[in-house]
Amino acid sequence: MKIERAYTILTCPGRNFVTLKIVTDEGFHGLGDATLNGRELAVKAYLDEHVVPCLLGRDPRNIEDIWQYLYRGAYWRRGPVTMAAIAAVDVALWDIKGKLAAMPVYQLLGGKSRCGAMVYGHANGRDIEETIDEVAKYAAMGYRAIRAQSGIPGIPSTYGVAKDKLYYEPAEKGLPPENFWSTEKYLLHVPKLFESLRVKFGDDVHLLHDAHHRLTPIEAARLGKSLEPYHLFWLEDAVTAELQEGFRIVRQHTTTPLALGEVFNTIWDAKTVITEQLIDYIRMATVHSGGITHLKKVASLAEIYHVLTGCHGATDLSPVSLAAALHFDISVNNFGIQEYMLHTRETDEVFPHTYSFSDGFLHPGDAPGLGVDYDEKLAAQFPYERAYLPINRKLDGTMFNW
Ligand code: CS2
Ligand code: MG
Repeated sequence: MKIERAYTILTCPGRNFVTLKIVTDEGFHGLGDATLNGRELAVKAYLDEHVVPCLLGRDPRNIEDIWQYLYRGAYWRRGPVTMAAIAAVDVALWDIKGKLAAMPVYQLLGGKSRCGAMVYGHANGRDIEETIDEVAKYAAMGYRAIRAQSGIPGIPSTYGVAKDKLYYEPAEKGLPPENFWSTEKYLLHVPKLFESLRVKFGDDVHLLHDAHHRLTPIEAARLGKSLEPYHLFWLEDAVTAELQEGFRIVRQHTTTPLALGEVFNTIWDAKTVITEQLIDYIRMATVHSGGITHLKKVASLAEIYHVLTGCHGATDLSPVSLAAALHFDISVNNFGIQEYMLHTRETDEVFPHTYSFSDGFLHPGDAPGLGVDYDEKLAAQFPYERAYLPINRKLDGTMFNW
């Protein structure tokens, strides 16, 4: 069997997605997500110009060898563009293998370890009152875990607090918008938010929070300590993690569970925080971390250090990525939780899929492969639109950590 054709498709049904389609000489095809928010065209060019020509004629069943060929063969290793491109190929090949075997991908990964993947939804409001109302909506929809973000008094706009509540989209059309930030105001506000949420909703619902890499280690330690009475499920991305050792300081001071890694691309990015047990959840997702093949290795390393998985699942990860995550989630032993943001109706129509939500859990379905299709005709109606994540400045104008 040979790879006969492979091509990328760019579409914007509300937001941009880059998808790789691989077609074999025996008529099977597979899909991979290659979307890198705000840098979509770079991954598309990497695939079109440098990867697709090397794939033609190869046996699509040799997933591990093709992964190593693309990773080692390039000489220039790692990085989000490279790893998103490799991920797209890898996930498309798992999709093909599932179709060849007439099995859902999770069967090829070892079968089910659980019936479904517990997910967390996204509640955010301009202030504490509005955030409470949003949490109530997710609780009423059956979510058992809810991430809560709130605007901060004295700061005009805060990343993670959406205008459109149910279909939260972090990127904005045009050039990057600018947000402002004050760590002092934030650190005073967040404990009040979680105190109010526990008073209102009690102890049973899992509550999560994302600090979006905004704190220094000692500030993160203070936040973690001040949130201990409200027993968060996790505090995410407390500190930017290029310097993984920084998490030693956070860990020494607080028992609030820590999640990290949505921007990591390879196992090397997570090696110190996993092997020194500095985090509790690893957030890497197939699309930005080299696909299912590489994420399985990350999960195996994490398993022996008591670290659970909690795959990134924001709206900039396409339904192909969400499906890949769900097959992975229900098969690995050390699954923790899966992030879930609803895609828009247009996106769901471009990517018809078998996964479904019920009672706080997502289920991947039992179709052969990933269980996601792609409506190319419909996709063509939504041309690419430039969009970026916002940048962040302190109140005095200084460019700030993101
Ligand atoms: C967020 C994302 O889902 C999350 O935890 O951090 O909204 C993230 O900022 C975007 O996916 C960036 O593209
Ligand atoms: Mg995050």
